[in-house]
Amino acid sequence: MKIIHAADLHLKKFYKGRLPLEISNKLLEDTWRTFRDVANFSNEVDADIFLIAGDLFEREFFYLRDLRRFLNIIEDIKAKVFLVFGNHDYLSKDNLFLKVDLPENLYIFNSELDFYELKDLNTRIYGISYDSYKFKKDFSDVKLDKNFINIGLFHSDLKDERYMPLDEKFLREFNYVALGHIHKRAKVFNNAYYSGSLISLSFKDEGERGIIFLDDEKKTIEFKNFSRREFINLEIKIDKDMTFSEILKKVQGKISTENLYRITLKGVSHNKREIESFLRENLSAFYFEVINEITEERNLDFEIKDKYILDLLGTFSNSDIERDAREISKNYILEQYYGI
Ligand SMILES: [Mn+2]
Repeated sequence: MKIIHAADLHLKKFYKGRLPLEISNKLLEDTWRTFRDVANFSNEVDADIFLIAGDLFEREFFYLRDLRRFLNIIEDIKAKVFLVFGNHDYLSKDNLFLKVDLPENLYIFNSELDFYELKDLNTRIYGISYDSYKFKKDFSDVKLDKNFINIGLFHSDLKDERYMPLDEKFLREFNYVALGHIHKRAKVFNNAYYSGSLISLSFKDEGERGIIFLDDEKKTIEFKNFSRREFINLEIKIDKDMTFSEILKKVQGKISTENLYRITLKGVSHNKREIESFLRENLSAFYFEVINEITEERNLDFEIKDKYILDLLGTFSNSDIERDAREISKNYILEQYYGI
């Protein structure tokens, strides 16, 4: 038996984000293309079961044409597809999935714990969908029939009361638990995994993204990378003797064209603002943003020669508060009297 475990596609999430619309739209198309890639992979490896562990879409941005597009992909999948809804796509009466005819190979769990039995595989798939953006159930009395292979499909934070917490005892009932909600892939127990989000959705989602592929005959559970691009936080140290083109070269050398970068500039320089604008004009990347944390160099002894002012600054002690106060006073004096 072979299983695909995917989660957190958040279709159309990007319309809410801070990224420019043009970039958001490209990322959205990435999600669709990546999902199509996973569907193809599922057919290539001849998977039996395809699990989607919630937050497939964003309720406020998912329209009928998006649903059709999703179902077109599902129809091409040879495996039986199981879906639970999470906190972003919860199953209330207005959920679009309840308004259309669904492909025969798609099964959606409602908001009571239930199972679907695959007789030829001697397997039961358990799942439950949220019926609201907050959802909690008591599973403490659940006992499973161990004559079957039992698989759980859940959208859960495990601990957070708002997102269907699950305890270890319950999770241990299953042969495998496919979890969704946490965007970073993770192994919770030997039998319970988060696949992570299908693609990266923000600078909080660093690293590769994809699905988990479980092969029961080979006894393997492996993460498969389907990333088309990654979000990368980059820290660049500026040395004060560097020229603008040397800085540009240093940054450009760390950039590959398909990724998204948040570049934090560090170090000391006389040209804090010019460095930033030079980079903004000359750097090439799919997308980048700059956080400028360069310290502007000022030399107090060199700039201030007035004995009265030096005496005044000398009256601050070295405690944290007074050191800060001295910096503020010093900067004020430099600005007001020396025009720096
Ligand atoms: Mn979620």
